[in-house]
Amino acid sequence: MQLCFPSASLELGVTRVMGILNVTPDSFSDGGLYASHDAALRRALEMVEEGADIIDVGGESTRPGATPLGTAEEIDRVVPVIEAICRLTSVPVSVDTSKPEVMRAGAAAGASMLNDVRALGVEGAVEVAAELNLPVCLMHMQGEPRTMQAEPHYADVVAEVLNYLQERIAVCVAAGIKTSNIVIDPGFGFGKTLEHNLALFSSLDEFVGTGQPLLIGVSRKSMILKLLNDESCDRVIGSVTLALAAARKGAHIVRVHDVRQTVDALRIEAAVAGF
Ligand code: 8Y4
Repeated sequence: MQLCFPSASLELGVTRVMGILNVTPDSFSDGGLYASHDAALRRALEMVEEGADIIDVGGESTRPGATPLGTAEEIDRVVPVIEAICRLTSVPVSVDTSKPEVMRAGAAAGASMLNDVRALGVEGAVEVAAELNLPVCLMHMQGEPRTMQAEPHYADVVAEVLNYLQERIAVCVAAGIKTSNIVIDPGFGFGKTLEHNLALFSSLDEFVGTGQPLLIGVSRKSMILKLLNDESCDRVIGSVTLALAAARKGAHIVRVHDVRQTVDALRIEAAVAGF
């Protein structure tokens, strides 16, 4: 199994690391957008040194309770950073967005992949993704970021998330997106309680069974605090442990903040796997 980017392909026989790059203006300093771009580029280059296989660049916060961002603002945040990363490295960049205009602008700036927490559900997104002909990650979310953690409800979370992703795959394929370009993601923490997240985690084999590459994002999420019953715990150990557990269950890509630690853990795991 592999992902074909416009200028390279990524073998998914070992678990790959997608490094998270948030481009959100720092509310504590007033350095403006340039300072945010500069800090983001430096972190991107650091993640490349640390062994990231993909850099995921996002401008819209999708944390629980976050409010939406305008299209022009989102483009102003992510495009200069994508351009700079692509000018300075050959690592594939994904653009974390739900807006078709941002997908187009990101691809024009050099992005090789789309990462959409709304699974191309925004009007026009499926058509733009088909036209761009890039790998795309379809993620499941119940509700919208502002309210999704209010009272998530499922009769059967695993079946419902799998069905949703299968339906989105069908819509994408009908619009001309190649099956080989579709990555799926159950969307940990997106309209899910701890129990929902645990049920999904223990059923990752069913997602692997779809035959599509599986991306997992659990890095620093509240699931870790809840499992440790400690609001002030160091989230890195929990994040690396979950990334490793996901890899053992067959995840192809893990989306993480702590690239160096995750890459180290996965390398050690790969060296002893099968012994
Ligand atoms: C601390 C820091 C606590 C960050 C929570 C968070 C996913 C994703 C996000 C994911 C895919 C996040 C954009 C949420 N999560 N994309 N995006 N999968 N494909 N929260 O799980 O990192 S943002």
